[in-house]
Amino acid sequence: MAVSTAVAKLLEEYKRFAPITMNELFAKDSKRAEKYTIEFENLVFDYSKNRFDEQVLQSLLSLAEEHHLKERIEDMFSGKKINVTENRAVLHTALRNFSNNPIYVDGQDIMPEIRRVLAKMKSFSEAVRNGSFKGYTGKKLTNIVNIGIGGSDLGPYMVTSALKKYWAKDISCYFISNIDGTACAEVLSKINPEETLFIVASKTFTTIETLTNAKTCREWLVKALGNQAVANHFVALSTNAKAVAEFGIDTNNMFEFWDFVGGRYSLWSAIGLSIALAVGYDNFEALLKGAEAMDKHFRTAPLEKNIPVLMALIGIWYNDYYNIHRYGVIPYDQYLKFLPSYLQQLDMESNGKSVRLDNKKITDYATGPALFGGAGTDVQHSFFQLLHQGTEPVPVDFIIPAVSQNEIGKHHEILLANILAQAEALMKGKTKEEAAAELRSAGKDEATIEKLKLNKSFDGNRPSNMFIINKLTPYNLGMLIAMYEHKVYTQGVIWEIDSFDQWGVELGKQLALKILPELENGVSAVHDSSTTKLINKVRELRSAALSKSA
Ligand code: G6Q
Repeated sequence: MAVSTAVAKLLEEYKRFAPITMNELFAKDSKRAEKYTIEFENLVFDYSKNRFDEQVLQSLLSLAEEHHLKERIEDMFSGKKINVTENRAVLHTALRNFSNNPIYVDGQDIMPEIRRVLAKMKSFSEAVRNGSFKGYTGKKLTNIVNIGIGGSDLGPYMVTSALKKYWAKDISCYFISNIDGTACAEVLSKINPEETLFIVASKTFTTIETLTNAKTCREWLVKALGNQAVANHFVALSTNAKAVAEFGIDTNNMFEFWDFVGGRYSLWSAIGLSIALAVGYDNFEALLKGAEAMDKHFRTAPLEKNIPVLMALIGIWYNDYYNIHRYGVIPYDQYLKFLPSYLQQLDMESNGKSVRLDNKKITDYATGPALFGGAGTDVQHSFFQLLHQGTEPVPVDFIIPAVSQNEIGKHHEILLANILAQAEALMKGKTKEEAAAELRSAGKDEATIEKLKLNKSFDGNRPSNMFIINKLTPYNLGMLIAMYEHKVYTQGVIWEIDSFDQWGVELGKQLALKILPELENGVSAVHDSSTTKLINKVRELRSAALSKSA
């Protein structure tokens, strides 16, 4: 494909800019940090420790304009069917629209339905939390078990974990996602059926993992309390009322959402019921309002002051021009330790694509990077070695609240010192001369210095974004999540892909169905010789192990 004007300019910019280091940029411009920091509500976004200068930034902004980003943002908010391969609107933003503005899908204002379900979530979560909605034997429901997978699990799991400090004292939340029986067994071993509410969360209500786990949980409950107890102990979150009824959950106990809410964008919908139960509806609403604030920013801020847009453009600069296809997200907050796994789905399922919107295979540029991460400072003792001294740089997002939810002694100051020092060290690096001087002042002999100085040196010039929020509140968390959603969308627009389908995930839903009967009855279909051998080996090992334990 011929390169566009903006891409050609960026390729030129890359040649000009590549030899320039961030240390040089900071030395040249004492206002760099000020220039490239945006403060929005409770969030400080410092993107100055990235490899760009004003000229590069302007060229990246031209790339966004070339892709009509402003119009494409409007397309999403106004309900245009931008999920083209599934012919769907993409309106997770409508779920947090607290304005009085209508939003139309196929000529119908969807806001009244969204408000109706929110009101139902509010009254139900309040009734469970105050004990007026009871279990079958009259006990308060204090164990909440969300059964779902992928988008029906990761969002509520990450958010409830992040907001642990806001949980009602007497409520415990559990999440069962994996088909591995261990996931079910471990949760069921900890809870009492009389006090447990199971939430079956599945947009399609056809996902084998969720339905199998839900069936096992229902059998466990029925065994303890009888069939009639199901109505008090099971609710469903779904778009598929028919399948919910077939499963045996009264549709009065169903909280609906709609096709215009993608799985990985669904924590703001009924899929967030476990969040409302754990932290209370008001806090759930605060989460939505934080996201709404970020939506407004994304929709109205000029591109050069738009946080998700800048994050996206900087990411594209590394991905497509530096050819760095890795990206780290490191929250320095124990409560946010599941944020990287959540973002892994959001980013990689949305932008891990290789077909363009015009139905052509992508052959000449890269789309979504591989995202990984974990909580600092833990990860400083695991993969940070590669960040500092690996052969390729990894752009990193650092996230930290200024104040901890648990201000104990000096813990949080030490945490803050670590995150700031890491970002600085990644950028500054250490020359072998500096390393040698350090070794010398530590009294090492010249032979040792010679042997160690290269190993103890750091290239530096490794980029990072810094996000500081004042505190990890529901509102701020909503803002952060929406910020990443919009970063992902912006990149999808520029890569010209559909960020809202997931055919790769659908494949996984079909594949195992073919082999499942063969594990029981022997191979009948044609496989490659490796798969056939493995199926036979597994059958042999299982039959030997199961007959021994019988
Ligand atoms: C998310 C994906 C996927 C989905 C799960 C669960 O965007 O579509 O992760 O959420 O496969 O699907 P159900 O909610 O339909 O069970």
